[in-house]
Amino acid sequence: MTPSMNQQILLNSRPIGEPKESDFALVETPIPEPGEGEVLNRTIYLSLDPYMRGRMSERSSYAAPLELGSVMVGGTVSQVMKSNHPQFSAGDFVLGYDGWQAYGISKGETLRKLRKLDPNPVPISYALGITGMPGMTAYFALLDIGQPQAGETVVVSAASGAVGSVAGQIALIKGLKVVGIAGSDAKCDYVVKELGFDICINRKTQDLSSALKAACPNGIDVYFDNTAGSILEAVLQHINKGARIPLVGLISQYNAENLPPGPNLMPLLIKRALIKGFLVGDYQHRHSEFVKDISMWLQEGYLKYKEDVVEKLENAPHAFIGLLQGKNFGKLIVQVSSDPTK
Ligand code: NAP
Ligand code: FER
Repeated sequence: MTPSMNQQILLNSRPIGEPKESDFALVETPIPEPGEGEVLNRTIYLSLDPYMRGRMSERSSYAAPLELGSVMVGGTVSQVMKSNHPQFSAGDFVLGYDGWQAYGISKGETLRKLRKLDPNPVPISYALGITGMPGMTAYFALLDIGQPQAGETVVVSAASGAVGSVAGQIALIKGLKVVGIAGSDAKCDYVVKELGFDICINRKTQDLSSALKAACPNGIDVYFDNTAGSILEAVLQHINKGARIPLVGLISQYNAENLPPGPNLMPLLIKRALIKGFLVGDYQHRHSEFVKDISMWLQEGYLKYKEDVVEKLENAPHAFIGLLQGKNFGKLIVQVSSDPTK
């Protein structure tokens, strides 16, 4: 990268099925100047998240598609380089949404300070994961929609990931039996041995329905659904009367060109179960509740958190393609430049 130039990754073409490296384009552009009320940030960490696949396609969803040729969107942890906003000064660490680029311009209003005023002692990168959007998703989808009760059984898919790892650990704090589903033995070992889940099922090597039956002899009261598809189909065969299913993500179909035939939803009816869609953006007004609990649980050692850190912005497309294939192990972030807090 030429010093004094910005590096950006653009949406080059709309993926057909799995994204390819050629769907992204790396370009160098001059570092922009902040205007009135704006701040220039140097990206330290970029978050890579499954929802970005949806923004690359034309299919309409809860958010508008990205235009071809625009910078890929994404959450960022950055250091302020120049500020024309009264609330920010050069040197501040901020959480923003600058996307896949080495430098970004933000409107001050869209930034949140991470250090200086914020006494939170966790690494600044956690703001892209456990103390940020994925953690908040785990917290509200489980507690509000899942209504977990001590002694019940919860199943969590994508259990070692950014959302699932936090959802399962909060369920443990609340006194539930917690069964994870993950895509490798190494992930399952981590989920049980490090995170403390009771059991973890390898979705690639085990028959899901019989493994769930054995793991959940009292049936399933809450299914924290990160995937939909065949995992949901297997879980539905074992749900209890009054089960709750926060439908949080459908990663099994993010790369699908044609949607697979759906699962049999009849158990939802027979079991009077609730299945409810979830969008984390609906909970912004309750952000402080989440921060209070999650910071306390982190500080008291109740929660563990794993990051999968990829070096250099130019490696973001490869890492993102892998995220949709389950190759990440933990919350996937890109280290775009050095972290002065470490
Ligand atoms: P993550 O779990 O850290 O990474 C994605 C994981 O999904 C992969 O590692 C893989 O884990 C699993 N996966 C990938 N392809 C799959 C497939 N075909 N079938 C089943 N599992 C597959 O990602 P995350 O950020 O925590 O996101 C998890 C889910 O939450 C996603 O569906 C995301 O869209 C959703 N989400 C929703 C909201 C909301 O507001 N509704 C907010 C944040 C995230 P294994 O190989 O271990 O199974
Ligand atoms: C996701 C990340 C965020 C996702 C949804 C959101 C369904 C939330 C968006 C909103 O609140 O607007 O992976 O997948």
